[in-house]
Amino acid sequence: MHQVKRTVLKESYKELQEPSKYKVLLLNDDYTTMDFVVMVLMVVFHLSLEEAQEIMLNIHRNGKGLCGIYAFEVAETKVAQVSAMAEQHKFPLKCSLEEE
Ligand code: TYC
Repeated sequence: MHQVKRTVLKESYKELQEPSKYKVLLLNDDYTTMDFVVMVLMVVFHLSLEEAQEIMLNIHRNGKGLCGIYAFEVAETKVAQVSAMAEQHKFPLKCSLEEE
């Protein structure tokens, strides 16, 4: 009986918590063109040309950079979209996910 109560309480508490958010990061490399990275940032992350250029340069200079913060499923979809576009164009561009 106590075990059941404990489980029910734990479940209700879990539902009260905000869902975790995930950072989507792009990694620098020496082969992907700057124009391609800017295009990906505009298409996948809905950034303006100026925002995309600024983020691309930040990644180019610092090795990696934040593209956006999303719920898990959205973040996972963005990573898959970037990876598919990079593969199609034969660029080694890597995108990763990190819990906030
Ligand atoms: N370093 C690349 C170049 O000089 C540009 C680049 C920027 C590549 C960001 C990947 O995530 C990246 N062509």
